[in-house]
Amino acid sequence: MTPTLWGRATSVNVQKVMWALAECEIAHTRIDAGGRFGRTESDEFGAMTPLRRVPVWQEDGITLWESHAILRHLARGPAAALWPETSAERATADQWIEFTTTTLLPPLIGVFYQKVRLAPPDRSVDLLSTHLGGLDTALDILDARLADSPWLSGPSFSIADIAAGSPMYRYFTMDIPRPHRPALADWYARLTKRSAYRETVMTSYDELRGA
Ligand SMILES: N[C@@H](CCC(=O)N[C@@H](CS)C(=O)NCC(=O)O)C(=O)O
Repeated sequence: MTPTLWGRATSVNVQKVMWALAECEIAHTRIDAGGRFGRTESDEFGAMTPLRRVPVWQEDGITLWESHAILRHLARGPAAALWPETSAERATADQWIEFTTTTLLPPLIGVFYQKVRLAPPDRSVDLLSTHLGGLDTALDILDARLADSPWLSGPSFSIADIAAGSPMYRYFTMDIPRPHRPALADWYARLTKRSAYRETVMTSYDELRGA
C-alpha cells in the first residue's frame, strides 16, 4: 500500500508532515480532509482517529494520528535524515517538540484566530493581547536557544525544527507586532531557503480568513 496522508494542505499540523515527507522525498498519496473538504465526520475517518482531526498517516501495519507522533515515526524510518545522531540530541529534539505543543502553539494559534480565522466582529482585543503575551514568552525562549545552537536539537536540522518551524510562516506574515529577535529571524530565514518549506508551508492561508 502506498502510504497515505489524510489532511488539508492549509492545516499547520498537516504541513509539518508534508514538510518532512518533502524533505526526504517519501512517496505517498495525500487525501484532502478537514475544513472545507469535510470527510472527518465519516465512519471511515472515525475508524482511523477518535479525534476526527487531521493529519492522519496510514501505511501497512499502522494508522497514526497526532502530527508529532507521525513525525517521530517517519524519523525512525524513511525520514531518518531528520532524526539526530546522538541520544542527547534526540532527547533535545523531543524536548523542543514538547515545547512546541505546550508553550508555542497554543498562543500562536490563539493569535492566528484573532487576526485571521475569526471575522472582525468576533475578535477580542483582550484575548489577542493575552495570546501575544504568551507568544512573546515562547519566542523569547526559542530565540535564546537559537542564539546558542544553529538548529533546535543541535548542529543538524531535525524534526524539532519542523515542528516549531511550521507555524513560523504564519507568525512572520500576520499583521502583528514582531519584536526583533535576531536568532529567531536568522533561523526563519534559513528555513525559508529550504525548497520543501517553501512548497509545503509558505502557502496562502487566505481561504481560512473569517468573512
Ligand atoms: N494535536 C493534533 C492537532 C490536530 C488538529 O487540531 N488539527 C486541526 C487542523 S490544524 C483540525 O483537524 N481541525 C479540524 C479541521 O480541519 O476540520 C496534531 O498535532 O495532529
